[in-house]
Amino acid sequence: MASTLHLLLTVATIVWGQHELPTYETHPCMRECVDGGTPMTCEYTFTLEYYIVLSKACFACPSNITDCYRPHCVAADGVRRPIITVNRMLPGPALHVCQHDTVVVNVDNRMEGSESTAIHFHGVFQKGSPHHDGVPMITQCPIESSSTFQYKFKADNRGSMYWHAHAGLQRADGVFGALIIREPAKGDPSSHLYQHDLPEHALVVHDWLTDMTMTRYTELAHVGVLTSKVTMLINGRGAYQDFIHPDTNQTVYTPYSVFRVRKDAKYRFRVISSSILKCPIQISVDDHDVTMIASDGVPFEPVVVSSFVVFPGERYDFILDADKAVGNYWIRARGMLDCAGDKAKQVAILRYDNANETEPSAPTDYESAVRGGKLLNPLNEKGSPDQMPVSWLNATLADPLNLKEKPDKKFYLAVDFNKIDNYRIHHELYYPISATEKDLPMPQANNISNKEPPAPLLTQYNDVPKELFCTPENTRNCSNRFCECINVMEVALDDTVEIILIDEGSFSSTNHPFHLHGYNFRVVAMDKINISTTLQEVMQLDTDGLISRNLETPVAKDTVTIPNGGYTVIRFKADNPGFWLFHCHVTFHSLLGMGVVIQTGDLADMPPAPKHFPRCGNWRYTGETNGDMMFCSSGHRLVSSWTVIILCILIWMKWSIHNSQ
Ligand SMILES: *[C@@H]1O[C@H](CO)[C@@H](O)[C@H](O)[C@H]1NC(C)=O
Ligand SMILES: *[C@@H]1O[C@H](CO)[C@@H](O)[C@H](O)[C@H]1NC(C)=O
Ligand SMILES: *[C@@H]1O[C@H](CO)[C@@H](O)[C@H](O)[C@H]1NC(C)=O
Ligand SMILES: *[C@@H]1O[C@H](CO)[C@@H](O)[C@H](O)[C@H]1NC(C)=O
Ligand SMILES: *[C@@H]1O[C@H](CO)[C@@H](O)[C@H](O)[C@H]1NC(C)=O
Ligand SMILES: *[C@@H]1O[C@H](CO)[C@@H](O)[C@H](O)[C@H]1NC(C)=O
Ligand SMILES: *[C@@H]1O[C@H](CO)[C@@H](O)[C@H](O)[C@H]1NC(C)=O
Ligand SMILES: [Cu+2]
Repeated sequence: MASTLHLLLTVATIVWGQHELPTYETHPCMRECVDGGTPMTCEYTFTLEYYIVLSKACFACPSNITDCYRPHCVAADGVRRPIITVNRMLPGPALHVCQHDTVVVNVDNRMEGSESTAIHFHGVFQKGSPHHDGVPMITQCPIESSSTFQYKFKADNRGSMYWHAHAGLQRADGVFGALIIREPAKGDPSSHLYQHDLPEHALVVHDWLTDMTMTRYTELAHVGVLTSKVTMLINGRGAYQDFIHPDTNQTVYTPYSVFRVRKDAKYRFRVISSSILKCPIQISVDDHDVTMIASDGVPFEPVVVSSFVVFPGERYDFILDADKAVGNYWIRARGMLDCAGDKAKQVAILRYDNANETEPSAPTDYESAVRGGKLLNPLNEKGSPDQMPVSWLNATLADPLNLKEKPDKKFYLAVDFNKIDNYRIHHELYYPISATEKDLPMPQANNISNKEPPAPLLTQYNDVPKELFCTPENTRNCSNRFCECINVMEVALDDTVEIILIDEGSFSSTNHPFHLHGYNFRVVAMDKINISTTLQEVMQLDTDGLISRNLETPVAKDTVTIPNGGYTVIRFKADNPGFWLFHCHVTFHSLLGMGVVIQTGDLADMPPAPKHFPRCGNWRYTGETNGDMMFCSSGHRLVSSWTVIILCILIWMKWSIHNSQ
């Protein structure tokens, strides 16, 4: 009987469109995950649109708070600004599935204009399905506007994940949401520590701008003065902009997120940071300590702390013991670095059952979100009993360790801002870097800016001109001149790979959290050396045997901080063939090329593209004119622009004559 029901549910895949429901917590895939349960196919529709905070759908919000909860009403922090939404929700739909389910996401790109997109499932290994990793020009062609694309993958690795647009600045403007892959309680070594793991206790926190992110990006790159302000949201809500109530003349705000608990019960919370700026966030709950149990989907030995820091792209799961007096308590999020200037912070309400339901009014202040005591995952600090780096955590070894004593491949990756004249931003003649007051140091890895290929590496490798790849020749002098190329690091299938990440720390108040696609890695060492360091200094320490590695119980993560002026050493077994991006999760930094592509295996090792998989870039189809066309479209600075224009006209004439024959 039960198995028939399971079968029915499995066969009947259910599609929830934007008009049916404002929440996905009632999707049939949101169920208790039991040992030996039948996997389901969980289908969702994502409609991407340009939208706006406090649209018509919000009616009298926030004068009438009830209106703020209407379907399609994005109240955010009360600042009416254009956004991009999935199904007119912010965050977009939360996906709750069980391990081994098949997730199907039908993306419908209805962004006006010709903005293309792709959706990445952050933390999902995509083993055997690298084509569904959602990185434009690495794993697929961008999904053009008015087009659809279906993602389909097995949720094989469990934990708190999230999905987000991996194209342009769309993640920053609203295209993201939770993806929680649950496992049977038996598989979770911490399951005896809590009673409830509820979908409404997934908490997505992030910095949020008072304008479209493109405004800030272009101001940063081409002016050097910023006008937009940074605030913060928790599950798409918060108070920032004040309004005068027309009837009472009282100041009112858009509502906070509310997390409900019952006294004397223990709850699992899942915190996801989708920050886009250099904005590490300190999280704490007033009057409550929290028990940290997992990060990036993987459990570790529980540690009790007063607060923790979540870097962009990271996730932390904690247990909250509701053992205090019945009441309302602030859940606090405090932004640092880029977020500190505007004192960006936000709160949500932890509400015990039977507590006063009255909304607190005014926003809280920034300083009161500074929480002392024991902290996990500090920002740019050396480890100490009160500032515990993740490298001190002990994995519970629920996952195989797979680490060799000596790695097969070892890379040093020095990441930093470099004072290099980026000709994409400065003009050599009209406004060279030397003539501008506000230069823009380039976020780079090994002094190279990673370039987006003109065709996807995974599916159309041979359409990518060889000269665009980094080679020893074209990266010989990158300390002195701007180097931009496709930076591929090759490893063989099943290699044990070690990467020593170094943040040289030329600029003090910065941090680059690195995220690896296709895998998680073990954090085997981490240390802050000084205010700044150099690649050479860290290599010397390593040669002298002064970097000791924990190969017994290192935690597994997919996103990790590198202490500024220090290093983080990671290891993983490269058992997932494909092209995997490894990049800084600060949006502007990755957009400017702070990352590399890790190629695991030869092309022959990689799964073939699914049948009829979309192709792109085939304006190069004319064969003999390939090289010329590429040259024209990328318009190199080496030749004066007139020469380029004349050359291109000649090539175009030749090409059109050739085609008309
Ligand atoms: C607020 O809006 C709701 C519907 O969203 C409505 O039922 C209610 O009457 C409104 N309250 C006031 C005071 O206007
Ligand atoms: C609200 O303020 C306006 C202007 O200050 C005033 O004219 C009006 O009487 C006030 N209304 C109420 C209900 O207090
Ligand atoms: C609830 O809080 C409001 C505002 O703080 C207060 O006026 C009210 O008396 C409280 N109600 C109860 C039952 O405590
Ligand atoms: C990890 O294990 C080691 C060795 O048992 C222990 O000394 C250390 O305190 C543990 N770390 C944490 C954070 O529990
Ligand atoms: C990058 O270039 C800077 C000079 O611009 C140099 O000091 C630094 O050592 C270089 N770093 C690496 C990793 O080559
Ligand atoms: C490196 O670049 C600098 C600055 O552009 C230039 O002066 C120097 O000749 C270059 N060196 C080599 C070996 O190309
Ligand atoms: C740390 O850096 C400072 C400033 O660069 C330097 O004076 C000091 O000697 C360094 N300390 C160590 C331990 O290397
Ligand atoms: Cu960065």
